Amino acid sequence: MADGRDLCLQHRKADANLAQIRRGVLEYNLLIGGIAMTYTGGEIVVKQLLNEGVPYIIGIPGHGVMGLFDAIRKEEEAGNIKYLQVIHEQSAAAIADGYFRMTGKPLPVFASTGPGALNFSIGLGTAYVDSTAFLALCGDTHVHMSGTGVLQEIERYQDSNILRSLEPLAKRSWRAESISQLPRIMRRAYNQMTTGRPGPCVVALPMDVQAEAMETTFVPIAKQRPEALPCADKNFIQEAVNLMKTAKRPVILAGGGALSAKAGEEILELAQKWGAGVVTTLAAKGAVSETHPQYCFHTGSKGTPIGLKVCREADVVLAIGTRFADETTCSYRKGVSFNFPDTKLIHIDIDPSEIGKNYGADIGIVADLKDALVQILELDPDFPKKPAYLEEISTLRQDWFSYLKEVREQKTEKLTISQLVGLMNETLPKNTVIATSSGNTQAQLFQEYCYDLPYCNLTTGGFSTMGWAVPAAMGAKLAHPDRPVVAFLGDGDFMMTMQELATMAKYEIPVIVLLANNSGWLAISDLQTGALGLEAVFGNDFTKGDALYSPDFHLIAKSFGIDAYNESTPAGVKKAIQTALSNNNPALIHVDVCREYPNSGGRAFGWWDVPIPAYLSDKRKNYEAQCKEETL
Ligand SMILES: Cc1ncc(C[n+]2csc(CCOP(=O)(O)OP(=O)(O)O)c2C)c(N)n1
Ligand SMILES: [Mg+2]
Repeated sequence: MADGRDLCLQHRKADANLAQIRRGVLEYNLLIGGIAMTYTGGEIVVKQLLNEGVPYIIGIPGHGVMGLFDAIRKEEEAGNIKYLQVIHEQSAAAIADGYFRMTGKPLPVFASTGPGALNFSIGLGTAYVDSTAFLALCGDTHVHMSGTGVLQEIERYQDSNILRSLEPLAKRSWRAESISQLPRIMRRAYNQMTTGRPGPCVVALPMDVQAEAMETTFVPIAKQRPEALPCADKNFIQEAVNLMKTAKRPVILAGGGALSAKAGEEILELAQKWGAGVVTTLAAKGAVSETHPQYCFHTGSKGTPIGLKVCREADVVLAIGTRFADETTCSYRKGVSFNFPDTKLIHIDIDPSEIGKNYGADIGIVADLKDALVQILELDPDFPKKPAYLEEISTLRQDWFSYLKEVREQKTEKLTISQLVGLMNETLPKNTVIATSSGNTQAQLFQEYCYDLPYCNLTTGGFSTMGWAVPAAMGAKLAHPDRPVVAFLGDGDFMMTMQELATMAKYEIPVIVLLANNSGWLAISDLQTGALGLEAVFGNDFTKGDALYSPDFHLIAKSFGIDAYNESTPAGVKKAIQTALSNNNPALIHVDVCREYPNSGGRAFGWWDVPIPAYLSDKRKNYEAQCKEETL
């Protein structure tokens, strides 16, 4: 079995192959002179994956994918691809998702028919909402047996149609009714995933189609993929610049699209020229260096006072690659996050459906984000200088750091998540990738961590999927074996996919799991307290009888065969992080954290539309008044 180092080599080899295939240098065995050869459906799928240069295929076999799995076996034995076993299909999807976020390359994952395929649903939903990609290959009932009710077929409402249940969760999906469709389906799937707005794709593979054979040739990917990106219309760019010139308090709002376009450098260059504050959404944290003096952190319900203020008081917002989701906009309540339409909005996105969806745009531009930014920069506009505004941003940044210092110096019985975030910020090397999924750890890392380098943050900004951080961190580590990778998460989150410690151990993937254990789903009980009142707190503590319940996480890590640390002091946590980094083994650092509200979580400086039950009449009245200010 390959260890972490082998995996790294495998990855480099596949990358080199891909580069050579693109340059047409490598006569890859499956491309030789375009000669037709006979392949089974399973082989066609795997050969096409090799054509795409994928280093790994991840999944769990079953009777529904015997043909595909055997083709994987042959290519693994030939040293062309590495198969990774996981313990749950959901984790295969999250590993691929983490890998895509770091590399922009969609990995294939596979599952058997029925339950195996349905286990992809959370991973697909996460990737689709967050605009990331992987290819889900699912076994399916034989074409000629559809409707008979073979093992794991759902046929009572409709003959085998696993796709239908996954369709709303994928950018595009196919069922190959015949082997002759397969080469084209595979090409189209990779085109869909790697062009425009990314999204995951699903291919359902009937069992007989995987096993049949036909003659085929493979097309080099350079010939099958549109390489040019959609350019922004020059007239619209000029109009945008004209409006930008009028701004006294400009803001660049970067969304998840800006992160995946890796547009950080262009954003900061433009911010400097324009004299703008830069704000990122939850999905975009890490799109730019957060130590830049014009960086204003975040707006939205879990935003920071500085991000909220500059967005609220902006006269022109240049929004790039954002959906204006409720978390970012404080549920569209006017004057909390934003002041549209009083504030002018220039909205650039690669997907036209996002423009004008939640806020009307004064100027809407459909384009590749980097191209649009480069075009603005190339015009080299002479923007008026804004020294007072930049001074104000500098003061607000200092205020924010002072607030964090105060919060972290608070004396509490147990360490708080804020303190853990502070300790991570002090201890982790600058190029560390940190993955979060949901709960207080996601919210507080978002709000309180300050990344020096861009492209270090991995989070399910749109779907906020518990159980995602551990496998996604593994995907990030496969993508960047040379960078430290930490999964920072709560106990509830961890227990959703903790079985993947087995995968970490087997393949020696040295991710550090930093577990903030508060014996419950405290993000939700904190929400109950904040929105409904202390007396409404219910059902989120993990208890057995009258006592709090928690498994022995230290023992769990040990039993899976990974390094384990149990820490309760700042010095202990720091030392454990340093030791885990230098040992470079898979490791779990368990920390019991403070459960007392409000120190259990972070502060919501913004607003979120959490409907209040009508019987809480006073709170409801206040809520309804606030709802009236929403501009939807
Ligand atoms: C799969 C999934 N189920 C439910 C939720 C709703 N949810 C959001 S945060 C949360 C609690 C998280 O608990 P934990 O991971 O222990 O973190 P904590 O907030 O306690 O620090 C829940 C249940 C979710 N985001 N994802
Ligand atoms: Mg918890």
